[in-house]
Amino acid sequence: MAATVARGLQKAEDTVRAVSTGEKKVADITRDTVDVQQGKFITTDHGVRVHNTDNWLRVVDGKHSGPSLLEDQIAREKIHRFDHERIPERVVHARGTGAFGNFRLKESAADVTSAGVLTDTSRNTPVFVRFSTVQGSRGSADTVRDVRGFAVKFYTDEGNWDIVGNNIPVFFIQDSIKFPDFVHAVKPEPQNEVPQGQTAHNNFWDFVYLHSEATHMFMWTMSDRAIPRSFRMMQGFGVNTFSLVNKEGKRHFVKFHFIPHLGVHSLVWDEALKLAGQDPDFHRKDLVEAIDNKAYPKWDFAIQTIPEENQDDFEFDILDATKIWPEELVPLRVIGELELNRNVDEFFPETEQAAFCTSHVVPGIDFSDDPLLQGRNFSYFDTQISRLGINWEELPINRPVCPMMNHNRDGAMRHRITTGTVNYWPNRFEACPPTNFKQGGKGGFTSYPQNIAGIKNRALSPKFREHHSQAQLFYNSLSEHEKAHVAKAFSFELDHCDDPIVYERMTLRLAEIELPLAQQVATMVGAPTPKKAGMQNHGKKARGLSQVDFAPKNPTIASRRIAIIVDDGYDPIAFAGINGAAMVAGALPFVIGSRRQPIFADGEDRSSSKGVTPDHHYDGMRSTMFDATFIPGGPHVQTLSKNGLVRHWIAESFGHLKAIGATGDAVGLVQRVLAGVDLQFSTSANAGVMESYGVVTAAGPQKPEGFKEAFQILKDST
Ligand code: HDD
Repeated sequence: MAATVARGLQKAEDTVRAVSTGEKKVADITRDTVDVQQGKFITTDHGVRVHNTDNWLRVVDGKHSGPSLLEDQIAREKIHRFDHERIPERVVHARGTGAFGNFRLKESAADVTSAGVLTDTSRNTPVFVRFSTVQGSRGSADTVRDVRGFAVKFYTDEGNWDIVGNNIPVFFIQDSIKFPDFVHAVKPEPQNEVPQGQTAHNNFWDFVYLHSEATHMFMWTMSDRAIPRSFRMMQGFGVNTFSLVNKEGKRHFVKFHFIPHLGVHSLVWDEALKLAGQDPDFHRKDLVEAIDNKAYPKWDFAIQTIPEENQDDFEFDILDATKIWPEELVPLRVIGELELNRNVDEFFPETEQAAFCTSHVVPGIDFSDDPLLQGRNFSYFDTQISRLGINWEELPINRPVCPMMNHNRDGAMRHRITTGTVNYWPNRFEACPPTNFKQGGKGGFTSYPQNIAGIKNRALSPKFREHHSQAQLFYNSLSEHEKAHVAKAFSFELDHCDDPIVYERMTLRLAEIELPLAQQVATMVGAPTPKKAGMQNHGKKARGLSQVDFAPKNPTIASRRIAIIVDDGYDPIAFAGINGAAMVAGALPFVIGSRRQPIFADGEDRSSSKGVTPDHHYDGMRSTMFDATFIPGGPHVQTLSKNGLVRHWIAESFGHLKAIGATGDAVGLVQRVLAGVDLQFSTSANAGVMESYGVVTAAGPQKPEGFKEAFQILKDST
């Protein structure tokens, strides 16, 4: 039974904890938080108690309901409010979810920045993080193949700092002026608004072929990175190059990284496809479930820095967002830790209205001339105006926790009431001055005094023209199974393109990365097989590109979902053993029965016992929703053996490389279902582990530890 904590209690506990650890943002939003259960009566928005909200005021004659009266201001208010509930969804990244947490700095980066959030190790900076997909609309499925957004708002003592990043370290385009074209091409096609939540269509592949700068990025999106198992198991990257400026005024270029403690894990494609229909909220629910169960996701926060004078020391331009800075050239320095530990109370005001801006930096952090970043710095503020209105920064989720005061005024939906008789600077009272006033002020944001000279032109520097080297580097660095997944992903995507020019050209582009990959894909999608490489692969590899490089420091099954399949007559000892072991390890065991009414163990007396009430029944769930499955032995196996859903469950779990555990009679069931697969089972009484398959069976009911071990092996190997 899943250890889901009652949300109300969890919240109260979290709030106390949050305030005591100095999470100012929780205290801040609490000012605007009300509890519907404390409401004595419904009132109108103007505060008048409502007598009846079920019937519109109308003329009745005892026999017929006559016309409804326009006079009914209560009904009109209700309908008005409903009619205007929706706001424009985000033009990209519409589908997402968020949570609160903390950022703790572990090592001061004072050598490179003066930013308090990156130098003061005594601070506990509140954060709000929103994860998202890019292409689909607000109601689209979570598990589609797509880039994931990873946007972090740090509520620092010097103002809000937003890292509006992704789970992939590079981007499709180099210059922000291309963004509308790119988004039009990736979004559903204009003539029929198809497809939803997919890049598997002509226009996307047409666009990326015609922009060879997208080559590196689409290699990432065709890899397992684009189908994460969980938001908690993906990296985050600031992507763009920013600057850090220290107290002495020295500038370093910087890239920001978040590295998940749980490791980087993905679904397999078949799982992702099925989950999109079976549980479109899979990632949303996963995050809420983990936080509710106190399995707080954590990421190391790292920086890569390059002193300004070394800007030109690399083969690539360090301001090009289609390039990584390989770790071998620029090491990662872990300086902090991000933890998410509080779910939102209400989705709309806290997550839908959350608004991020790359232009939101704090003193000590500055921009670079990265041509993608420069355009982003305009675009985000602009889009918030159309989504939320000019006063969007007054909304509880967006406002800073440090003092905020200026002479900006008015505009739609202004909430703040500022007293005083002046709203301009300078003023005779010297009220609310900028920090340069009388040269005395400290702590204001000053731009890095960069020396610039040049000729106005619509162009990029020559190094921006090289587009293949890192695409090859990425592909070369993948493990064999990851490479196989890339080939399958291309084969799927290009199979959905019906214009031959699109898939034929794309196989030629792939021949510029790796000829065998191009040949494999051409065969599958029906393009002529390329005979020779369009470009020689340089054969180089780098660390940190394959997911395999991110094995968790402390492997854990905490928060992993385990299905325990039972029917009447299951072995209670094996059942209790695995259930207990899973709970102790922090995993989430779910009992999946033939029905949700009580199920009885072998020998259990139905008249005196309550049995076990399953969390779900077989038909309500699918194996895709769980990380592992356990089937205890016992006479129930006879019934399970005849059940197509159960047999499919076992075969499907196996096909998705998931751990399957079985004891006693259930061992035979698993063997029979998997009989078509050439496997050597170990069925020793002490639970033999099939390392390469994650199938663990024990002839007797004892030793659930082997199952646990196999379970750990499982996800590390996917
Ligand atoms: Fe963007 C949203 C990430 C390039 C314009 N973007 C948005 C979000 C993320 C990113 C995570 C969702 C934020 C949230 O959760 O509310 N975008 C990126 C990354 C990029 C990138 C990592 C490349 C480095 N974006 C990019 C460019 C432009 C935009 C080049 C425009 C010139 N992005 C937007 C936007 C969005 C947005 C239209 C839609 C909703 C929003 O901003 O708040 O302004």
